[in-house]
Amino acid sequence: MKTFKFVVLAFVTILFVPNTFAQTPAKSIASKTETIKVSGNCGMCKDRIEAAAKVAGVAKADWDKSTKILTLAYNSAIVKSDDIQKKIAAVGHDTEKYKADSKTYNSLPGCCKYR
Ligand SMILES: [Cu+2]
Repeated sequence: MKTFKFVVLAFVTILFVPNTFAQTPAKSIASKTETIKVSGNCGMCKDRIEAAAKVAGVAKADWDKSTKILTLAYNSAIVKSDDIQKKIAAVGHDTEKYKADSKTYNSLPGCCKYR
């Protein structure tokens, strides 16, 4: 019976160990690329938006001053698009889904006022 248990255990191990390794590439599938419209004007806005967007799980945040498009690459298993957009709105920049509150917006430097 002991031998049988060992054989079963060994068999189960053989079955599951490769699966465990196979999950490593599966996690990288959670990597998502997304473009979001974010309001802003200048290079200072760019720095502020990108710094706010770079939360845990975000691999890339690149905002284009002329198109107002933020390109994000992030791990959707760690962070959601909404969470990133909330962070950006919290520093004064409107996103597609979240608006910066007027107090935060008013505290932006004059060159950054986009409304
Ligand atoms: Cu600015």
